[in-house]
Amino acid sequence: MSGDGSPLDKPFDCHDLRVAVVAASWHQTVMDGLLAGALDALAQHQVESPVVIRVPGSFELPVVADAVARQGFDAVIALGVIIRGGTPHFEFVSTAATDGLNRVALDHGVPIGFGLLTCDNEEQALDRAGLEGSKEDKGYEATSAALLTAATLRKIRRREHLG
Ligand code: DLZ
Repeated sequence: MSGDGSPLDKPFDCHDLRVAVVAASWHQTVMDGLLAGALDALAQHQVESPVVIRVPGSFELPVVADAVARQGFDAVIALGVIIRGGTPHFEFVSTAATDGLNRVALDHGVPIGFGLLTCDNEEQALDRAGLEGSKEDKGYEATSAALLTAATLRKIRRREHLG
């Protein structure tokens, strides 16, 4: 999968959305980039006072995202970096985090910004981290996707999309 087909999103007014960012702590440099990209996207979309919660690793993202989603937030942004090692651990943590986050979104009807990088090596992760010299900014991208989805869900719930 590549980022080549990613839609460009013009920031729009989200000042009335409550948003939380849940961010893992492994691979600090990459995480710093992802978090900065997410906060930049929130600022550009005029989200006020986003809550930022740190967790140890990506495996812990779903349980904390679930607790946050129960508190009435309009969107949760999940950020993490998992780098493949020599054991099956990569698959276990990646699958648990991905499936868990998807379950949270569907169980609560709250969009989760999927800012979880699953990479073969650190170079790939740095390329997607929105740092100087990176090719992509997955923190920004995941956040703007979640905001757009939250706005769409709000319209559907107000029946604005349904006629
Ligand atoms: C244990 C582990 C390993 C090996 N690698 C990563 C990683 O690349 N990225 C990440 O976010 N977390 C990693 N972890 C930690 C697990 O996500 C989790 O925090 C621990 O297994 C404790 O539950």
